[in-house]
Amino acid sequence: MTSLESTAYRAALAAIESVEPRIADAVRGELTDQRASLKLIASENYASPAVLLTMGTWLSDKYAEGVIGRRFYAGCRNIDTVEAVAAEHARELFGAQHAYVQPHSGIDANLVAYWSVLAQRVQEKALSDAGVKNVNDMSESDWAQLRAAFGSQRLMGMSLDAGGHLTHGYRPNISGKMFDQRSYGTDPQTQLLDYDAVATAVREFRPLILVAGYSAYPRAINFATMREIADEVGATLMVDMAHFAGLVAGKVFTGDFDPVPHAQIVTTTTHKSLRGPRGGMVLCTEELREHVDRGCPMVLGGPIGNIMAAKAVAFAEARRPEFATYAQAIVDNARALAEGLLRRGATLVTGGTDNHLVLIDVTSYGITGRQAEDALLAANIVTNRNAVPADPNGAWFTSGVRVGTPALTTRGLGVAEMDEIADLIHTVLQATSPGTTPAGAPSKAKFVLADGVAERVSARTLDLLAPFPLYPSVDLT
Ligand code: DSN
Repeated sequence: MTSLESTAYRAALAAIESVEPRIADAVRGELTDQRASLKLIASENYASPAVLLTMGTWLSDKYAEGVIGRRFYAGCRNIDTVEAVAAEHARELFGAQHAYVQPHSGIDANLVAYWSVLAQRVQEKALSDAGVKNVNDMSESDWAQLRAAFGSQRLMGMSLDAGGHLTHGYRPNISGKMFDQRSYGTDPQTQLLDYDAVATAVREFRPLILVAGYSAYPRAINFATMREIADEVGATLMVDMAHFAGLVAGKVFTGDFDPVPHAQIVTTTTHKSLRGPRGGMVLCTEELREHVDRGCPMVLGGPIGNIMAAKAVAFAEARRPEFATYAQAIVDNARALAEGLLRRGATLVTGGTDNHLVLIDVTSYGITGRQAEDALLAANIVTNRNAVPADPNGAWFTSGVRVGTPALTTRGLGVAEMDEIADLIHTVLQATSPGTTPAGAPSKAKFVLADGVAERVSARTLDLLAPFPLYPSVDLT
């Protein structure tokens, strides 16, 4: 019998086909590619058909700048419902005082957070020493003075090569330009966060915002300790949990390792380990709420109703008990993958993992991250290159490959399959060597993969994936 999902997607594709067949082909092609490849990109996942279908609705057609009940457009009652339900699920899921579900991405969420902290501090300062009783009484010149003072505010986040994100103050990113920034790294020997060293750096620099969180650090962070460090200098602790939000939602990271009770403001994406639609979100304390809620139109374009609806569906899924089982399986799988790689002689940044990702230092294979990424792709293994601490090859070529388990765990693969995956990765990396430039010099990009390896490993990946069909309820034939 044809499933409801198959009927829905066949109808959708027929509608697309009648207008632009190349797009219908790309949609079909993406499903074929995703079904056939071993997806180990740590920031990707497979959203449920319910989440995907919610995105394809007419909620997309509505403008709704502003917040619930206070919009700049008429006729927003259904978008109000959508936003309220998504925010309610988010608050319940994470135990947050306030949830702002409008950001379109993690970068947007971080910009809203930075703006909100600055705005709150400006307001606080205005109330205490700008000689006004209410922020609304501030004159243009009061604001100008405060803006000038805050233009030199300081931000401190984890350095990119230690696993931090571009938006945590990386110089070329807007966050590195809008703040006077400095970063903290990891211990040169252990590659782990050294909280005493972070505290010393924070005491010296005295940032306004201390950012914790990462996109390539394979360990849990003690947010209670980070809050103590921030409090000592009066900094606001902001946590970017984009990568590990699913592990927080699934109660793998609890107590000191759950950012929500410790940070004043927490940002996330919704599509990584949380398994929702592509998007962002900000969670915060009541104190920051009024500023965060001004995210649109201060920082963001109009909220995207169909995406907020899909967030609500994904959060409802994440509140089910089976999501906790899923979150634990992500971590169990990452650990098994790390152990499998270590047993085969690979070098891992920090020597292992506590979360959903493993960062392989490919220097010991004599290749760059770029060569490793391309060689793995040739063998049907999709990963991404990533800098390692003090990377000699910089942020473009890199010396690392980041692999993560959220997507394959959704697909149903478990610990036994992770050992086979470790073997596939090691087999490819061992068989890869640097190529040469057209002038005959050693290349950091070109690679040579020993004959037959790509074919043999590709065949093994297909065998491995066969018992775990992706979107089994969707048949487009
Ligand atoms: N693109 C995300 C990642 O891969 O980690 C972060 O921006």
